[in-house]
Amino acid sequence: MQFRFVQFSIDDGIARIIINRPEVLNALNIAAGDEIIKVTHSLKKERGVHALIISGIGGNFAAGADIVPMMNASPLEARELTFNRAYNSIENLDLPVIAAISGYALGGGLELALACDIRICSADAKMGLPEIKLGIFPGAGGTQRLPKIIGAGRAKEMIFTGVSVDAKRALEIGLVNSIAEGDVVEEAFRMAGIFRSLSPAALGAAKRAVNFGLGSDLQAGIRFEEEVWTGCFSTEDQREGMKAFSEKRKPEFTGK
Ligand code: CO8
Repeated sequence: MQFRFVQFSIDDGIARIIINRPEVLNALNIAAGDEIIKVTHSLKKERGVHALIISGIGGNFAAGADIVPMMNASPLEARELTFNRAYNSIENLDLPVIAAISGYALGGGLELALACDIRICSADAKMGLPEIKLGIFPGAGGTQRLPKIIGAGRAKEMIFTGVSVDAKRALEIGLVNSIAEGDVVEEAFRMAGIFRSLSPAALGAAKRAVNFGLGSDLQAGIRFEEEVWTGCFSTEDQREGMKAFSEKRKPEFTGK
């Protein structure tokens, strides 16, 4: 599948999106958002994909949404510019999504990473929500997802000041899961390799349960977990995983 602003590939069960607008530090435009939606639609039809890794070309993740088309937008036009459909489609994918962050991940760029399940960054990464300095505030899920990831106080500090954090601080506050010692994409592939050996059905179910709980009260979350968990016992993967345990061998999961 060929796109203009993102590169998409699937290799050996691992899918990749590479944001591809290096001339503007991968600032995301509407077309890039639409391409991300097309990718997620096609991934939903794929079998045998164990993880998706999102990164940027040329040493940066993404320096935000493209400011130029926003400059003279009316409220109605601004609504058209939103990336929510694209980012929701990433969040709702039934497989682990890893953001491999190098260089700048700002504004709508960081908000894309927030819609991923796991964030790994390189030592040179700079992450922030500078929208407040432009007279707006984060509008692609940032005010909703960031507090759930790093807590309300720290999220408000980042959103209200617009000040970016470096890799070390991002790790301290739980914005990223880890700082890669070497190449961040290689580190993401290492983690994706772990997912490759696990049950795609169980991973998808676990993701649905966690995501549901993030948007609901505890008891509703517990009930949802129970439904999804008991559903695991209708899968071949559950039978295979437990049979392999009793036979003291590695399971061979199919995602069925
Ligand atoms: N939009 C458009 N162009 C950009 C952006 C951007 N977000 N970021 C960088 N560029 C362009 C620059 O204009 C420049 O272009 P040119 O070479 O033609 O002058 C080129 O990329 C290289 O950038 P710089 O020369 O500025 O590089 P520096 O290394 O000096 O600075 C920075 C790097 C600090 C990242 C700087 O480019 C910067 O501050 N960029 C803007 C960061 C920002 O404010 N991001 C938030 C944007 S708003 C947003 O994301 C809203 C999200 C919510 C969307 C909801 C739907 C509307």
